[in-house]
Amino acid sequence: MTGSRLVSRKIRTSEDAHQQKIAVLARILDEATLRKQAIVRLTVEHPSLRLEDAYLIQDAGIRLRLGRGEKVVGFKMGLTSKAKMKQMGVDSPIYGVLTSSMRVENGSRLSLSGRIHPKIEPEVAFVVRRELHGRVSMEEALNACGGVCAAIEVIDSRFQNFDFTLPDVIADNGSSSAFVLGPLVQDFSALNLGNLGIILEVDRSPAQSGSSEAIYGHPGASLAELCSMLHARGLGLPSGSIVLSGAATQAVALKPGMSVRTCVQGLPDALLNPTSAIRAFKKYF
Ligand code: 0L1
Ligand code: MG
Repeated sequence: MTGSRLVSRKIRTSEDAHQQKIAVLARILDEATLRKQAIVRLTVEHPSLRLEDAYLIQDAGIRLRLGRGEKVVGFKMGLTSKAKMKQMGVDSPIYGVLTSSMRVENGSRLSLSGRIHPKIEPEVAFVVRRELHGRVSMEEALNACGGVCAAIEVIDSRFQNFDFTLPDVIADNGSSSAFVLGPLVQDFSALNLGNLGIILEVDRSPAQSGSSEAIYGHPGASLAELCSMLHARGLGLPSGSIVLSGAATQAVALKPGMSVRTCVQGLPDALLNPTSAIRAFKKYF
């Protein structure tokens, strides 16, 4: 065998080994989700895991879900607040993929038996009406949206004690677990999306409060950043996508029996396991 053929065979073998490692790590995370058992973060055993590899593991994990009949319905942005970025020592957010099985109808009950250590976050979500490709301005991103709504994201890291590094949490699909969308407001032109009061209410009392400004400066900026991140990987944002733009406050541990509500100024509430159907946002704004 010539030297160059030997070299290309070695490269192929190491690429195969790399692909296998991606597949194995995706399966480990998938099994942790299915068995509801937290695992030690991947980077303990694989300290050199790169961000590109982490997104490949995320992709492979989503393919496992699709193989079980789930459909991709959108994306979530994570680590969008300055506080969270500082805590993680990073200066850019991450994204994860939302699938059909993660969606919980507004006002429904969510079974916690399928979760490890769930937490809730109040968010602002978009529904994209027109496919977005490439780097876009915030205005272009917002113009492509068919509506905005209040949302609740349930995160549930597959890692023990939510202890992870950036590659771990990307591989783990941004800790995604479930989400609830409030009623969609199609014409949001009158709302100042960059500075809406947001309250996460638990059992009818405010548990966290903040502003949509905490979401990457503006939820629309987070949406545009998602487009850039997808573009960097050769992807676009399909029409019909739901986008959770990021948390407006710290996450709160979700316990059985809790009634949860995200109140966003000017938008109807998103509710999870509610005890009453009153529109509480009127109480605050
Ligand atoms: O949605 C989020 O901002 C959370 C991203 C992942 C980090 C975490 O699990 O806290
Ligand atoms: Mg979130």
